Amino acid sequence: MPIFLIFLFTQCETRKKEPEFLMRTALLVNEGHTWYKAFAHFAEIVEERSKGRIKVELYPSEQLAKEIEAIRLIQAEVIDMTTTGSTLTNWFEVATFCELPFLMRDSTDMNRYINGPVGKLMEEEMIKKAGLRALGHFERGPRHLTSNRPIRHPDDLKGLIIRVPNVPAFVTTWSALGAKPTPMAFSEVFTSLQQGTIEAQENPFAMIHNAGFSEVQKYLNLTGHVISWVYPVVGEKQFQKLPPDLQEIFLQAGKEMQHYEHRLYLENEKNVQNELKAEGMQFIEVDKEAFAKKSEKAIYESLSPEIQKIYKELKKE
Ligand code: CS2
Repeated sequence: MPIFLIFLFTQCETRKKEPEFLMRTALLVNEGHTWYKAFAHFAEIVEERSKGRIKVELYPSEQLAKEIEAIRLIQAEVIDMTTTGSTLTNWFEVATFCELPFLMRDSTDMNRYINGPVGKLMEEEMIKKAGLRALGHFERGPRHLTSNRPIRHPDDLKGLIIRVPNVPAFVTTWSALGAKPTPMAFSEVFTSLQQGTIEAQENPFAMIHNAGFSEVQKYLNLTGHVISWVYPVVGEKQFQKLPPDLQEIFLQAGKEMQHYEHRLYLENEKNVQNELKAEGMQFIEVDKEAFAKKSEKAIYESLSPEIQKIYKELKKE
């Protein structure tokens, strides 16, 4: 074979095939977080099993879009995937149960909700009202309050400017507790704490650590006010455009991503508190009961009658 033909042949062989389906994924967290690592695992599986027909591109730290914007961009088919949960309350109310303060007690409750009628309803509404398909779920640790003055009791919150996600129940809760909640995208929190435009924020240990909040917050007040989960999601329109064999690969990889993330999550939970302490955060025990008591009524009253009914049933279980 003439040498130039051999050259051409090897060039064609080595040139990477263009993927048929590009899945652009907006992530809230940075590369160190278990959600990012789980999506990287998902990307690998999907690319390998589809033989390069699907490519999943990951954009950490909300650099592609902030959570609310990411959902809108997925609906418009500009991007394709993200993680979301209670923020979906802006589209349908039952999503509030993903992250309703003082409702779930532990991971057992959480799994009962996710796998029971509430979770089923949520996944249906997600497709119908938000055009998103859940590919699994990621369990999270309890959310705690961080600040630069110790908070032991709701009375200590007076006037405290606290960042909350763009989720109505969080605004209701922290207003009832006496603080000044300010909804804000996650990627703006670090700088806002640094500049003092907000004084506090609340998130699970993993997120506090991942975002480096120990650099700008001294106290980790163990409020444990919410236990929650999020869904890794893909746009329903985008999913429906995949041929059946690729849809199957996608769904199977979604399940594997969930299990992979869960292992990483459990592993991370073992060390993360010590890491935060080593970074200088001071852990504060709080009067949890007082927090729940002071806000429960306002939370309940902010729900529609239909959601109140589900809430009462869940509380009874
Ligand atoms: C995050 C989010 O922004 C945050 O603080 O912890 O994951 C939040 O829980 C979401 O908005 C859920 O949809």
